[in-house]
This record gives sequence, structure tokens and C-alpha cells, in this order.
Amino acid sequence: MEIIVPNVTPFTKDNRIDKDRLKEHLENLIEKGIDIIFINGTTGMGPSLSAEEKKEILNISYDVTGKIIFQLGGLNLDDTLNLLQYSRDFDIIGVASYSPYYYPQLPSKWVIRYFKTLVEKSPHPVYVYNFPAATGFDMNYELMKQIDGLAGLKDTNDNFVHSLQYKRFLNIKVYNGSDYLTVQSLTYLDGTVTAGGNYMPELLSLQKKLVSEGKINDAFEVQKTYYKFLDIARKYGQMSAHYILVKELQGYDVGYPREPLYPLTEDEIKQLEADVKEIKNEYTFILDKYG
Ligand code: ELE
Repeated sequence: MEIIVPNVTPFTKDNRIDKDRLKEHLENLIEKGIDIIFINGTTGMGPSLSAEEKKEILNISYDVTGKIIFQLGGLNLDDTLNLLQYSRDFDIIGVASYSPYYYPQLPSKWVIRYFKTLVEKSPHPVYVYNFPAATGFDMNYELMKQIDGLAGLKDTNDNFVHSLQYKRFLNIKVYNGSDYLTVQSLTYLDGTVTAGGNYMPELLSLQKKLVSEGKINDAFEVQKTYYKFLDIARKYGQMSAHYILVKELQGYDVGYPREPLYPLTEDEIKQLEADVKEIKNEYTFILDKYG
């Protein structure tokens, strides 16, 4: 069972990747027990990154750990195949891609062909990143069944039955990517991919430990606290709130998101800080109680 964090990508004020901050952040996540880092995911603003930047992030991350799933999808297949080639020299867990997105009503045979091409050309195990709410396309288990050689799938989906179907009908690793299904995914699937792990790695590791010890009810108690901070993130726009929450709960700066995902305003930051202050004691209390 694995806990996977799709890391935030720190940008500088002038919109470049902030290497030092990215490194510091990943070091902290690994130290706190995160098993795998999912780079260039949604939380990492994958669709806003150029192919060169995706490479740069792979290089910086690899200085910290090889426990990486390298998300390299995009709408220019040449770029994606070049990134696959480039990844050859890195000893990583695997590569991943979301399905081609934006274009409406893509014939599923094209999407299948896309993933088959990745499997054929990849030097690493290939994971499908299914996020129908974002891509407009659902790589359901019936489509997945038509692609041989896939290593696994991350299903970012609030419909847990949908995630369970992959486990039931396919012999691959299955992770659910909804922040609110961590304990459920650790219990019934191969693990969880959760953005909340960026700012709550201790609570995430604790959920894994309790599930592995069979203490599911305790894990649910920890998850209740996890939920409270997730709710705060969503109140302000989670993609940008992540940057402030890392500072509040982990104590270091991860820079800025990339516009048009705008950073929170000063007023929003103040309100968020007040929200965190109200429940921050609970974070340490729950760690002491169950840790
Ligand atoms: C998820 C989001 C999902 C994380 C990634 C992820 O960033 O690559 O609101 O729970 O659907 O996409 O954290 O957010 P919710 O897999």
C-alpha cells in the first residue's frame, strides 16, 4: 500500500520554477514517509508546464528521490514521446499521463491508441491518470481492458465504485485520487494519491500506519481531522490555497502558483490563517493520540 503525493510546483514571483523550494519541499515529504511523488500532476500544474519545464522538474526531483511517477502527458504527442525518451536515464517508479483532453467527444479508439503508444515506447511502467471531471474523458475499466501492459491507474474520482471496478476486473495497481477517500483507498485499493499530503504528510502517514495495523476506526478518526483542513483549502480555491497551507502546517515557503491560477489575496490569506489557527491544535493532538 502506498501513499502518493502530487506535489505542488513552487514558482518564483517572476514565473519560473523555484528549484530550491521544490527540492526543500520534496525532501520534507520523503522524510515524513511519503512513498511516491507524482510530479507534474494536477496539483503540480502539469497542464501549465512546458515540456522543458517537465524535464527540469524531473531533474530537480530526482536529486531528492527516485520514488517518482513522472506525469508527461499533453496535447502534443511529439513532446510527450520526447519526454518518454528523456526519462530513460532515470531510475524511477514509472511514467503517467492524463488522457488527451479539451477536445470534445474524442473517439475512445484514439485515446486507446494514445496509451498503447506510450506503453510501446516507454522505458518505464506506464500509469494512466484518469480524471474525467478535468479531462472530460473517462478511461473506464472497459477501455483500460483493451490496453495490454499497463502498470496501473490513478482514478481521480469521487465515485469509489468506479475505482473498485478496475481492481475487480483488471490486474493492475489502482489508486484513487480523491482527497476525501484516503483511508478507503488505502484499505481497498493499492493506495491513495492526495494533494492534502503536501501540507499534512504526518496525518497521511499516520492513516497508512493505522490501516496497515488493521486499526481502521482509528484511521477514520485521523481522516476526520484531515477533512477539516481539506475543507479550508476548498474554501479559498484549493490549487492556490495549497501554497499557503504548506507554510502554515509545514513551516516553509513553496513560493507561488502560476497564473492564471492566481495567488490568494492578502485578505484571503489572513482569513485562511485564522481558519487554520482555530483547529491547528487538533493536528498535533491527533498525532499524539494515534501516533
Ligand atoms: C487530485 C486532486 C483531486 C490530486 C493530482 C491529483 O494533483 O495529480 O477535490 O479530491 O477531486 O487531482 O487533489 O482533488 P479532489 O491526483
